[in-house]
Amino acid sequence: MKSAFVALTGRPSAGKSTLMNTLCGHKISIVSPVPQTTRNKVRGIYNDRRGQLVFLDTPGYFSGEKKFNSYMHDVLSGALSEADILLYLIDLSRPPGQEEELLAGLVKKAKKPLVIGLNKSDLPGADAAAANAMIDKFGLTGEKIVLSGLSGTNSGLLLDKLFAAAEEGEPFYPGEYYTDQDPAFRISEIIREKAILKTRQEVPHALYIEIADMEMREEGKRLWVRGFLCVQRESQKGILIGRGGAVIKAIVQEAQAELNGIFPYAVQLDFRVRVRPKWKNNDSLLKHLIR
Ligand SMILES: Nc1nc2c(ncn2[C@@H]2O[C@H](COP(=O)(O)OP(=O)(O)OP(=O)(O)O)[C@@H](O)[C@H]2O)c(=O)[nH]1
Ligand SMILES: [Mg+2]
Repeated sequence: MKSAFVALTGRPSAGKSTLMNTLCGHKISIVSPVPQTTRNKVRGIYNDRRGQLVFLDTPGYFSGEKKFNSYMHDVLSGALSEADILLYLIDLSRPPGQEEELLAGLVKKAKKPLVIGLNKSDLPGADAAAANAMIDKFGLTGEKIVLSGLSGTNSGLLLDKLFAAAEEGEPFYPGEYYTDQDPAFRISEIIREKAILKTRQEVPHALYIEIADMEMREEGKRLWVRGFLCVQRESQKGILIGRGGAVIKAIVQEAQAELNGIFPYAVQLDFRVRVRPKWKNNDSLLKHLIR
């Protein structure tokens, strides 16, 4: 049997979470068109007769100076050093640019077995020439593979390459596990995804989810969860509530429907919107939220 930790890295929106979900066959990480959707190290577990691969989805590499970004960088660095294999995803639909080069430098410095995914190959503008030139410039020596995480192109081939790079070893998790996220995190993430998908501009970046209470009711048949969608400004709160509460209502309904398909009990959400102006500078909160 083989087993390995595989860290997924790439710029924001390169398609890391989508690919991990496709490979593992479950919705594990949340996905949206908004860059910096993933803020945590999210584990997705793939098992077959060859062994086990534990994928580490990470926040997209973003070269900003702010405190919030530095916490996400720490999550990424932790995953890169923890991993046995790196899976570096390059979005072929966007020119590489300076940020991609900074990340390529980090990948090179990690000195780990490397597989490079040339992703979003399904898009009409996908162009591998610029990505290949950058890979050569940095002397990245990993296996290269053209992918589409969205449509699953070459997923089987990618798994073959990852198992080829993996060492022999026992599985890290029992075979029936596909993630190790606790219910509170999973619930928060799914609410955050629905909120990101229903809002625009600055709201997704200003948002975090706070869970205040969780209580199992009706002899384990229903989990009641109370909490808050927290944003930085009154105007953002107004957007999230919507006219007559329509937006928050839709977010809660969609999140509940998805959660009911995940857990073996019903999930009942009681959520309101709150303003927390300076949360992105609050170290103890960031330490709890971004890990
Ligand atoms: N056409 C196409 N779109 C993709 C593909 N993979 C991801 N996307 C889209 O790209 C957007 C970003 O996808 P994510 O999987 O959230 O990207 P990510 O790298 O996890 O982004 P962050 O978490 O923000 O770093 C979403 O709108 C996806 O539907 C792909 O292979 N092809
Ligand atoms: Mg992501």
